[in-house]
Amino acid sequence: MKTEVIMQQLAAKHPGEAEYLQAVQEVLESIEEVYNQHPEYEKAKIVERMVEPDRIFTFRVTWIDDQGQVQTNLGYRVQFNSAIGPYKGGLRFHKAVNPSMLKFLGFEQTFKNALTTLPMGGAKGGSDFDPVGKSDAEIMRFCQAFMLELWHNIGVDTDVPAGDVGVGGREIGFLNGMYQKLARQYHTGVLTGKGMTWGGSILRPEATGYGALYFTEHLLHQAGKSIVGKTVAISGFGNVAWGAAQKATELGAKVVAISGPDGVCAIPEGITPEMIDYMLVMRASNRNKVQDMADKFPALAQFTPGKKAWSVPCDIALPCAFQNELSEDDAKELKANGCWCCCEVSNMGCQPGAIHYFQHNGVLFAPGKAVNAGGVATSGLEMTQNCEHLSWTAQEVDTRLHQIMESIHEQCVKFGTQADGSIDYVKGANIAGFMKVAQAMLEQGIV
Ligand code: 2IT
Repeated sequence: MKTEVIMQQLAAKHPGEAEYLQAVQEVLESIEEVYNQHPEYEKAKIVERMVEPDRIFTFRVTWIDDQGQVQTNLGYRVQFNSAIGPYKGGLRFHKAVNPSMLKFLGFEQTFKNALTTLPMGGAKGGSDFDPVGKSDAEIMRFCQAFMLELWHNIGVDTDVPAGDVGVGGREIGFLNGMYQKLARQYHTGVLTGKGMTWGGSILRPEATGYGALYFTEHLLHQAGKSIVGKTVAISGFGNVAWGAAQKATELGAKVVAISGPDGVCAIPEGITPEMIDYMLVMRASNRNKVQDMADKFPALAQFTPGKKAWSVPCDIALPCAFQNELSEDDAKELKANGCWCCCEVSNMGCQPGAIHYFQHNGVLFAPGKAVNAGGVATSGLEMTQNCEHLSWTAQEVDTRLHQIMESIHEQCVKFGTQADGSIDYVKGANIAGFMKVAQAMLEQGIV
């Protein structure tokens, strides 16, 4: 297998699908050497099969807005790979959603889910529906119309969607309500990220952020460092940023920045519990403006329009928002301001140039598919509880989340330790995830 050759073929087949090609390139580069030591993989054309989704559903979603106008969006579900279990992955509602974005996310999800140690295949879905400025009633009507198409293709043992950008507990509620109505199936396990009274797992809302900080602690420990007293810059203010801010603060770090599409809030004294709670209000408002934090807490947060979180000096950078949100220039600015660690929490949050810069300039770096896997892992734990018809305690879920993040860190160390003793977490995560899926595909024949 030669990465260059496969990428050329893929780019010719899927022109213009930039994010998808970027995600595949990153994985193939890391696994090429290991792959080529396995002629049986080459013979079964594992890579050629693994880079294409099993299938994609595309559908029209039509709904009526509060003005009585008919609105039409596109909906998708990309079922990427089921070699190790039923399809599993979130739904993203964002105006920029397109097949390339969902293919990149589904591809990443496949390896991430493999890393969790749980039996889940990879999928992703969503719509170009833009939640910004929408009322609750509009969100509900959209979710219902979306499920009207999707319900045929999902199920507790086939494909289990969850949230992602633009889809949280509220949206999962509307989607689940409509699913039950249409399918006449009342098993609680067809979606994850549910509310606590209808099958949700305690700690699932916090899990992506909490898991990211547990991973960060392991990474720092491995490097002989500690998180206590360190300054942390976080991008975004959604569900993931909220959990990360909470856990970072609890572990003794100081969160000095959060950001949004409109700019950044610097928080020199560190984020407070009241501010963390207010992040939930900001998300529920659908305004998508981080300036609201500075308006609410003028003595604590200073808003600068048009700037990213990476302009605020910090020890540790945690991208928690969107793909490619941290460029090579941002990486240089971070380093110049004293940053020495970046744990990517968003999926593919860092551009390739930024990762390359971090890795060659002494900045510890770990990729999203390892760092953020606590979210989907806790979805897996939610599925288990649903199948048992039981709810575990917070302590039980948190203990398992801890164990899973520790195991992911161990896998990265096992497959990513270099000749000079340093750890390449990108390589480690990609090789560990790939080997598991590849072996599962090989043993199940040419299908
Ligand atoms: O990117 C992700 O891992 C998610 N959005 C969570 C997926 C899930 O099924 O919980």
